[in-house]
Amino acid sequence: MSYYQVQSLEQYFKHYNKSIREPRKFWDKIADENFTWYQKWDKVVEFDMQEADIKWFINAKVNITKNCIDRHLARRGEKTAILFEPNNPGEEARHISYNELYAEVSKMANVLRDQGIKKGDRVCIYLPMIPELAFAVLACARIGAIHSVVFAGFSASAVAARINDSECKMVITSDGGYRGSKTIDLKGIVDEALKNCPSVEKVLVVKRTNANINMKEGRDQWLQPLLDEAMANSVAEIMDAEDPLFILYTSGSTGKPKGMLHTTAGYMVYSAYTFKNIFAYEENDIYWCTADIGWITGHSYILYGPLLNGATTVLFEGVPSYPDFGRFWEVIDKHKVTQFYTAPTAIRSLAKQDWKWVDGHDLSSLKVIGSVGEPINEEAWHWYNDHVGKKKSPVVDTWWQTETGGIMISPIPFVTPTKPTYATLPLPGVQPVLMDELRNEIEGNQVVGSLCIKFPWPGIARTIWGDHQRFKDTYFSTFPGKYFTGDGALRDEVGYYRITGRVDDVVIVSGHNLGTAPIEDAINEHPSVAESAIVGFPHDVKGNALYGFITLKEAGSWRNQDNLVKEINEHISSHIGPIAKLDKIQFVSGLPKTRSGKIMRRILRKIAEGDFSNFGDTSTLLNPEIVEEIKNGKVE
Ligand code: 7RM
Repeated sequence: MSYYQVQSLEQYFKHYNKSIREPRKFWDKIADENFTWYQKWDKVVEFDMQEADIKWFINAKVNITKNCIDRHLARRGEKTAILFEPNNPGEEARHISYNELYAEVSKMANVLRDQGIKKGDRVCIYLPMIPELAFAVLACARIGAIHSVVFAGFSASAVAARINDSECKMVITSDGGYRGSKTIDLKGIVDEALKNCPSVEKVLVVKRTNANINMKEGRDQWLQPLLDEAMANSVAEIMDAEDPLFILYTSGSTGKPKGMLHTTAGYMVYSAYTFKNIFAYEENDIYWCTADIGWITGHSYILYGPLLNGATTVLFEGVPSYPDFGRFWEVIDKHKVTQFYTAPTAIRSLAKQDWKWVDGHDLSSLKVIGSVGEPINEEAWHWYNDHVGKKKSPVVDTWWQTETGGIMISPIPFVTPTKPTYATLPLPGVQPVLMDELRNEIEGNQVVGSLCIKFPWPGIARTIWGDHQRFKDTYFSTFPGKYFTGDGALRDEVGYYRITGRVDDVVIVSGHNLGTAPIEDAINEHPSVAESAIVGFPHDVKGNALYGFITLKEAGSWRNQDNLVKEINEHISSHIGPIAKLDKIQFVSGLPKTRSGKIMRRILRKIAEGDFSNFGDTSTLLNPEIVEEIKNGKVE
């Protein structure tokens, strides 16, 4: 495989420039050389950025599972495709070879067909991180059904809303799931959700915890007996390049979650190409991404990207803190993991623990370590680089979104020199630009602006399920002709990008535009502070003033909080300027967060404004109980 894998910075710039001069030729070659097609395309791309109408590889025919599985069988049949590491370290890991993966996915595909699922039908998958989750996703793709994976931590109402939005015909779930020391009653949650989901005809249930569950006559069936009867081979559905592959819900800033729709060929090409380059993947590597498959990172970088490259991908059922804070490092050591990809929120929480958890394990197998999900702060970056990467495995700080399908801006290991907190350079084929308030493109370096992408790439989402107008309004109307990411960024003196956060996280205080991220960074440098989130609230004189929500490393350790408030403000004053001082500081025991560690600022903004009426969609919140605490402790 070539994928235009670059080996040096010089080569990177050469490829990059070529990819911009002749994007069609660039993607044509990548798609042509690295995949199995039933039929190739008549045209590489067609697009109308005003109408948000984008198509790649026109009229090509393909099945992504043929590329993830079948084509590897001749050379890699016995190679481990999925390495399953269970929640409980006492339970044996499972090595699922490409041959076995073919059989399992085929059986599942045959069951789905038997149960009446056809090309284009939506199937909701609500499963813990177990091999059946991977089989179910791939089985849908095999028969052309559109999978909608819902994270197995979401509530019944969140599940119901997602099922109803895309009118799923079937739900695949389990009798329960393990997460650390807890079990989750997934089937009970599905039963509750389905009270209000008229489209669902059938529920297939995987056995995992042996919990005592209810099976509804005529609707629910255990999956295993059906699989036992099914044939272990299957014919893949021939899919058009632009046939839908999956829907994945992402929380919007207001209102209901957005069902991002990804299609077949473009997503396939993009997830494979980015995986290969960004993780410097080589044949015998053991690759591990700790995300959940219910998140885009899991779709692209646990399943599709690695399998398209014939890799061994670790599927981890557990959590970083169980049975103790050494679990990640123990698993790396145990399986000799070569690439490790996680989120800043996990890095920060592990960095807070005793050294002994890291140092007791041999991490020398690691070659590349990655970060995704939010800006990684300086302190966490260094901790990751020093203690996990041992300053020899480059940190790839990968910027991308559910909407982009795959990584857009990231160092290429051993090619792009890393720089703490910088996602660095766009991948060849990706054209980021920074825009000013007047909607002009900002040229040159050492500038800040709104991050847009000015030419389509194959992995871009094609629409929001059932609401193309919202797709257009959200991403293509603020800066006409361009895709607007919603993020702000700066470009440094050599052209490296640093993502500074969502642009709506800017507060205008006395006429000064203040980004909240740098203020948070300054606060986090205080030795007692664990995390912080700043929002604006209306102020008679300044227009807006700043309100800080702060968690401390050792809760309650500060007897004299007035002193701490003073110290924090003095620190902000000297690092950013007196204008950025906080009018109100509230110490809290936690911040409202999503699974991937993103702080839900919308909720904090409402609280700071004193509006407790409508927090919008909170279904993706990991810790809903914290909202009540914060409301009650609001500083007047
Ligand atoms: C993959 C994922 C997307 C938003 C995005 C950013 C933030 C993600 C980084 C980052 C700074 C990064 N998809 N974000 N990665 N910010 N540096 N490396 O996270 O749809 O769930 O979120 O996440 O704001 O727009 S997502």
